This record gives sequence, structure tokens and C-alpha cells, in this order.
Amino acid sequence: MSVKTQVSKLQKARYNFRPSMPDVLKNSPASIKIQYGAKSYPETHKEEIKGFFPNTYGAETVKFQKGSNAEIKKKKIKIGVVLSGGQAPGGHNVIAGIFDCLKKANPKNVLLGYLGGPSGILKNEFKTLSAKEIDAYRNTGGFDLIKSGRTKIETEEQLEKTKENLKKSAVDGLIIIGGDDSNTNAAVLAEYFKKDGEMLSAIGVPKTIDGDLKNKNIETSFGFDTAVKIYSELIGNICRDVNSSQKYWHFIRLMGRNASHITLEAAFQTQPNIALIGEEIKEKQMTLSQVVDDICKVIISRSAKGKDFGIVLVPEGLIEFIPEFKELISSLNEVLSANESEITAASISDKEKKEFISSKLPPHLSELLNAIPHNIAMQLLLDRDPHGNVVVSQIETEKLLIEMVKKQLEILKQSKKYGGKFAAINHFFGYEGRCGMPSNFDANYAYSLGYAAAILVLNGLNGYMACVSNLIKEPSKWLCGGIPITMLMNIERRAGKDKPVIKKALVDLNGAPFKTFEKLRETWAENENYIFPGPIQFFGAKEAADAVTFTLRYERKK
Ligand code: FBP
Repeated sequence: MSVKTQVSKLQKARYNFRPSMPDVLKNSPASIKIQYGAKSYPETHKEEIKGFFPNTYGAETVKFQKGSNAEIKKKKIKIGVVLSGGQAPGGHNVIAGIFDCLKKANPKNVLLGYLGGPSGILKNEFKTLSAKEIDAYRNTGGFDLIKSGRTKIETEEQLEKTKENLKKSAVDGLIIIGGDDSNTNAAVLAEYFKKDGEMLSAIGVPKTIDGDLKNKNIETSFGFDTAVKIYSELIGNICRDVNSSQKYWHFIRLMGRNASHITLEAAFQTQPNIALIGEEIKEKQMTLSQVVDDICKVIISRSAKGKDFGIVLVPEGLIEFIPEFKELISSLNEVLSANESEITAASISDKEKKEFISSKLPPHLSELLNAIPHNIAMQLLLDRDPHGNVVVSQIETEKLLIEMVKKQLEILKQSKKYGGKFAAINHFFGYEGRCGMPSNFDANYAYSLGYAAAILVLNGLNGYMACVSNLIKEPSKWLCGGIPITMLMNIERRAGKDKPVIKKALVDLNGAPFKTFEKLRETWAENENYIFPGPIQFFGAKEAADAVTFTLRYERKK
């Protein structure tokens, strides 16, 4: 008996949501012209980056404008699309945007979906996407239409295989929907195609819930808006719970591997007692004990007023912002990559692994590794992701903080500096937010990005990231175009080597969002200024259903 796929009533209703589009994209693709702007260059490491990308370096930014481009209709184009990296709400809408644009340009155009992330390209596993299938995924969360993966295409062999497989299927352009590392992949492919004189194009689309893929041109990545609203609903609920029972301290770790944007935005949306911002901790060169001392100060001060409860938000990447841990992690990265065979031997126990690695570290780092709780130390030794990053989602920093705060409070209790009761509960909100039904903002934005990416391929552009801006305005006023990916790059040390990668956008301590937070946080620490945002609204009052994030508002307010 075949089982019929069931969908929720809300999902059914969302199928009918028609994303609002920027005015320029409402024209048919044959009436959208490419306007070339200034040549663009990275902010730093110009010569090194030029060395890595001699053929695609220094290209012009492009904008779309209304105008005749009738050639588009005559061509028959095939695009391949791939989802790369962590899930982010809106991914399916990017694909729907690409599909609709392609079919509008010429109904004979074809969209192939590579399966399971970039490894699908290497294995040549794909499916031709039909209108029926696309319709069943419009405005839905997740990446399940074609799935995702984190394989990095970087060796000469992989690059050649990619080119070979794309050519085998007569693909004209590949659209990579991904974060900074995946868009770096798009630039590497673009360079490879151009070097070989191929007419293939590689285009990127900015995706990540972490919000760290942004710059002056890319205002935000899709997925951030929805993910942070989901976390904020949950945090708001916990704020209400804590304010009702008044007996726990909740330590909530939030996703955001390299930057604290999610934590900062969730702080604006819920106004917790403490929100740790990794970038500030790094700037002040704080040790873990100093971070713990700061938390204890708030706990003690609230306790003195009879308030033995509160909320602490912790960015998941905190550990990498603390200089001593940053040094430890980068040393661990080098040791892990230089001693792979010894460390991955099946016979080695956890204890032996830790001892072996510890013996290869400088003495002060070996001491630090051995001073932290064993389970956290083992989490720091877990395999790196294919891009050489430590997998911070697996490191339970919130538990480490609770343990250290507890110890510190016990010491203070003995010297009569603290007389309260500390009961803590830990949470990690990460995967919960990555596949939610996209908010109206993400549904509109992701769809427009997909549409814009298809326009770039239709016009034969290569090595660009689709760009939709002016996002604090209503969608009809959004501006569209593309920016050369090489202009976003810098050089970073990855897996023991210097590599060109897209520069991550960290929380800017001089920027309006952080400055605003700085002014408010003392009041939040002492009082219960909690806000309860409730669930994402898809219908009804515009102020609730179409609100953009505080981050975007503060950053882009003129
Ligand atoms: P991307 O950078 O690929 O968008 O992924 C971000 C993220 O969601 C981080 O917030 C998190 O640390 C990481 O992915 C988890 O990775 P995985 O899905 O491989 O466990």
C-alpha cells in the first residue's frame, strides 16, 4: 500500500504564498539588462588573491535594470543547482526563484538539482526538477528537495571532475547556494572554468543562518531572519517561565559558529539578563575566568535583590573568541592534520588520543587542555569539518560555563560575598532553527536571490554572487544585481595552509547594533525587561508578519 505524503494545514496554505518581488524582477528576463559598475577588489591581501584568481580577479559589479535583452529568449539554457553546507530557511525558495526565472526566459530551459551537496556533482547524481516537484516545496523549510552536504571541491582532480560532469549534462551554469566556504568554492570553480576557456559559469547565493556572510553589498544571508525568530520565540518562552517560577538560571547556547550575530539579534528580540558577544570578549582579550567572573557579578547582584534567576545567551562560537582557546584550537588543528593516521587509528582510546595530542602541544596549551573537563576536551578533539573548522555545535560551552560559575559561586559563598541559591539549566538551540518554514522576509528574499542568480547565468556572468539589497524597504523597492566573489575574499589559515576564503563578517563593535546593545544591557541585567516575541507570523498585521531583524534595521538605518 502506498503511503500518501501528508502535509500540515499551514504548509498547504503556504504553498499558495506568492513571494513579493523587487520591481526590476517583475519584468520578463528578456526585459532585464545588465548594467556594469566599477571594477572591484578585495580589501586586503590583493596580490595574493590575484595570484589565486588571475582570470576572475578585478571584475565589475553589476546591477539589473529594465531594458531590452531579447537574446535571452533565443537561448536554451541548462542550469545546475546545488545546496551546500548547513540548512537555512528559504533554500527551496531560491530553487523556485531560479526555476521560475529560467522557465519565464524560455520554457525549454532546464533546471538540474545536484543531490546531497557538492558531492552530488562529483558523483554526477542529479535530477531534473519539474514544475510539480518545485510547487510541492515552495515556501517550505529544509533542503530536502535535493539535500545538502559539506564536501569541498578543491583538488585539481575534483575541479576537473566537476567540469567534466557539468559538460556531460550540457550544463551552462552552476548555482551554488551556500555560506562563505561554499561561495569560496563557487569562486574557485569560476576561475577554473575561465582558465580553461569554458563557457560555463559558477554563481553563488548567500545562505547561512549565522548571518556572517555580509558586507557593504550583501546586507544579510537568507535564513538568518527565520532562524533567529524561531530561537527568539523559544528564548521568550523561557524568559516567561523563569519569570513565573523565579528559581533557575538558564544558560542558552545559540548557533553561530564564527560570529555572534544570532545571539545579538536574539538579545534584541528578547532582552535577556546576559548576552555574551564573542567579538567583544576577543577585543578585550578576556580569559575564560574573566567571562565567568562577569557572569557571577550579575548573578550576585540579582541575588542580593532576591532574584536567584535569569537568562544567559551564549554564542556557540564563544570558545574560539577567547584568546587562550583560540590559540589552543589553532594548535590542535595543526597537530590533528599533521598526525591524522596516528589519531584516527581504530585501536586508540579517548584517553590515549588526548595524551598523544597533548604531548604534541606547547606546554601552556597542553596544561589548558588538561585543565578543562574531560568531556569538553574530547569535544575539542573531534574531527574538523571538510573546510578545516572545529565543529563548535558539538562543544557544550554552556555546560562548561555552568560548571565554572557554580565553582566560583561556591568560593564566593565561603567568603560571604554571595548568599544566594544557584540552580542552572542548559539549552542548545541550533538545529531547531535551521529548517523552519521561512518567514515572509526569507521567503521573499530567497526567492529574489534565486531569480537574480538565474539572471546572472542567463547573461553568461561567471564568479559572481547574486545580490539583493535595500532590504529594510518593502520588497518592490529592493535592488538586484551581482558582485564578483573575489572582492569578498581574504587569506586565512585553514588546515595548516594559507587559503583564499570569503571574509567572515563578525559583529562590528563600532556598529549600530552592538552600540545599541551596549547601552541597554545593564538595565536588562538588573531587571526583567523580557520580551516574548511568540511564533513567526505568516499572515495578518504587517508589523508582525513582515518585520525585518533589529540587526538589519540598525545597520541600514540612514
Ligand atoms: P553554514 O555556515 O553552512 O550555513 O552552517 C552554519 C551552521 O548552522 C552553524 O551555525 C553550525 O555550527 C553548523 O552549521 C553545524 O554544522 P553541521 O550541520 O555540519 O552540524
